[in-house]
Amino acid sequence: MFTLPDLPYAYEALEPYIDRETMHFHHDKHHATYVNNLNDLLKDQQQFAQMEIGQLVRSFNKVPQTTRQKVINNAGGVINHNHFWQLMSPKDEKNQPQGKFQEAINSAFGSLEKFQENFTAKALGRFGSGWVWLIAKDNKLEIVDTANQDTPESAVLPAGRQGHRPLLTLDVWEHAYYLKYQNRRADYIKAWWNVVNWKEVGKRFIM
Ligand code: MN3
Repeated sequence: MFTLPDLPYAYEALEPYIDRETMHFHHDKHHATYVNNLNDLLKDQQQFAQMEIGQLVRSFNKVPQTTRQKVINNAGGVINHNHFWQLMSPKDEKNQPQGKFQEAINSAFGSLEKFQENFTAKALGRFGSGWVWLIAKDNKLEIVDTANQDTPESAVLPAGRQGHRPLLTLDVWEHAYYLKYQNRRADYIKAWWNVVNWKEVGKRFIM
């Protein structure tokens, strides 16, 4: 059975950038629903229900066709939000890219500012619901986006997009920002940069 992890900080910890009410709805309702739906879908398929979520996401091609798309949607919803909560933390000026990760950002994008510009452009350009990612493959950095709850770790993304390791991700579904920012996705993205947990991103890069 899959479980809903607690937030690694208080619901109000990311204010004023991400408000307490949004965090409650997003974690306690949206994320919880993906967990419940996934458990429900797999209740008669123990071989999948017993997997770690990451293992399940890499095994979508083995899930029976009849439920596969629903499992993809809900397992993606589970793992993507698991990443998202861990990759934020209360604003801290000292929490910045460092060491080898900082060097990799500079070499791939020119500077942190340039990286943030490119990532923001990708997030604004994502039509409808989805996610934007900084991924690493062979420690090469790349910005990609995915539709709905698709995840870069999935085994069923198009060739060349498989098995990528997510370092950073941003949820651009309207439920992630509508209560505070309504239709102003750009304002949400700008605010979100204040609460990126670079320490965690760097740890994922070195791993
Ligand atoms: Mn969400």
